[in-house]
Amino acid sequence: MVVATQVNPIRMEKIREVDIPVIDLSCSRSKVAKLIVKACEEYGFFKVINHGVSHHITKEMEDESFEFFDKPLPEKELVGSANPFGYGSKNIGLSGDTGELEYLLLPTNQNAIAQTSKFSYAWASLTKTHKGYHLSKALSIKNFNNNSQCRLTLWVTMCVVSSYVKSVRELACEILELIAEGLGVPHSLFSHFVRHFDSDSLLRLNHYPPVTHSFHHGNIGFGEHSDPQIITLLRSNDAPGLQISLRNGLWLPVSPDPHAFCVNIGDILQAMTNGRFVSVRHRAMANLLPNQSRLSMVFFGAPPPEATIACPPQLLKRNKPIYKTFTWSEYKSHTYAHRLGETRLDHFKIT
Ligand code: GA4
Repeated sequence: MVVATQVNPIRMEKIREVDIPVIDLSCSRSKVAKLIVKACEEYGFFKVINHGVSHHITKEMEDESFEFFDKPLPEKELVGSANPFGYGSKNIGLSGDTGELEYLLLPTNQNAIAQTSKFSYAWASLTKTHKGYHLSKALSIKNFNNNSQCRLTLWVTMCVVSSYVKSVRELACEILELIAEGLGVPHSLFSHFVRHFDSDSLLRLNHYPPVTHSFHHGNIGFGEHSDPQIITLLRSNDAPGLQISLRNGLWLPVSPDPHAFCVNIGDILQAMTNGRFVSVRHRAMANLLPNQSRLSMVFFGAPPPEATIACPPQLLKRNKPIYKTFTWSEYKSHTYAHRLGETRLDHFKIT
């Protein structure tokens, strides 16, 4: 049974944490496919356990992330500001949204990284990483001399990022394939977008520092929004903060579980299922724990820019399409031109 309480962000200890469905991926495939579809219809959010992403890779990723965020601000800023990729502190997006967090936003597709000069040093050694990064090779790259300490840190981080992204991308595709099976549509209908070489998938590392001062942004770490992409996989450490919006207007706190991934469907999957799945609004409260940082590592599985988004006939059944056909690039431009809390899909509704 789900019970949600009215949120009192200051007194987190009073909030009763209840959970979204937890799905064990080691159960039988057909059972899991049905459970995931049910969770997508009822909540738009669920957790997966026994997901196959190695704890070692995740831990390495978490350690690298903390190491980065622990650096002094001027060093972190050398990475370049998040426009769209890089380091951001307090500011979210380009339209004036703010929150009590700092973050690193990274592209995951090979072209995007190679073209982004500030990540090119990192990229040079990333193509085939497995933990096999070659320090000497990195140090011989000419421009590595500038801000070398910071770049080296970023580079090592990126090596770990690469392994992590590979594993989480695979999990995202596996879940999308289970969804397709549960819906009775072709196996790779959704996952082929994320597997595509030009997929616009992202990795976001969010760091919510412990309370050391009074908040400027109303105790909000990351404000209310829906995710624009196809699917989101979030892994956080043991600190609470994530909340999802229920239809009755209440916020449901999601209990943290470092061994699980919290999965939610994004706007694109809402459009492709003609509204059968809802891309649920969620937010992260600022970290209210005095001695612990909250770190979330979020993979956003997205289509390539030119991909056409439309509900396939098998899912329309006898219903009329709710949304116009659009490309991911069109959707993304619209998204980035608006505020975080906008209901972006409304703009693409057939009136
Ligand atoms: C929300 C989901 C992802 O974090 C993100 C965010 C992006 C950004 O931080 O630059 C956006 C936000 C997100 C949606 C509306 C726009 C764009 C900030 C913002 C105000 C990386 C994404 O893809 O969309």
